[in-house]
Amino acid sequence: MTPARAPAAETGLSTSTEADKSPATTKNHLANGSSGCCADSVDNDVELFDSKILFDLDFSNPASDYRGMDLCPKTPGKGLRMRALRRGDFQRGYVGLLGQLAHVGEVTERMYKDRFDGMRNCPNTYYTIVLEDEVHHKIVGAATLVVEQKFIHSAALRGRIEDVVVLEDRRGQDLGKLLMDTATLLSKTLGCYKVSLECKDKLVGFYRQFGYQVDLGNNYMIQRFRN
Ligand code: 16G
Repeated sequence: MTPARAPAAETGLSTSTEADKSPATTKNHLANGSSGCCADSVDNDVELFDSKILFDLDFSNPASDYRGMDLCPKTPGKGLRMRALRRGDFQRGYVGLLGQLAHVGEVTERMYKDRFDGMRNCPNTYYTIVLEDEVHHKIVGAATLVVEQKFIHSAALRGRIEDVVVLEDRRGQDLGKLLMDTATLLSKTLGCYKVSLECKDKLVGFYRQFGYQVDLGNNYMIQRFRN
């Protein structure tokens, strides 16, 4: 569903634990409510947001046709689990998976955890939803909803869907559809007045099925400062 711009460029697996012994990590342990020297395994289970919000979504009328399969956040498919991104998901290949969507560059486990902590410290903003292969303990799909707080539209919320990607060898199993339905429904449930995404020309048809349309009269403009 997503173009493989850096196929298999990264595995996302790290054997180094040095970074986790740094003072900064200790501080993060304490900030996350854990204590002592054995807290790292606990910290690895910390979620970016409470997964419960996904299971409470009303999936009685999803935009997608799952060809008769009854997929939803609670039952995402055999051997799969849908949940919020966790602090330990670097080890489960989340960053490597992103490499199948876009240029990732060097992202160490330390960098991943620092970014995760930064996002988690902005409550009600970052909702990275993942699908975990529970057999192989690997992240096989992900999508992020970012909720922006606005003054306009009566101090409204506005959603952006970012970084939607399914592992190359798990495509064609409707995982992207389930992720998109979930992220879109979540934005609506959280009260966003609109939700948007950017995508390549060839994916316009894919995203239309979830209710997205090209916004005639509006343009997506960027300045790119670096890769
Ligand atoms: C796609 C992604 C966007 C991501 C961008 C990276 C979706 C729906 N869109 O447009 O989230 O930021 O690719 O492209 O997943 P870039 O590396 O050219 O910035």
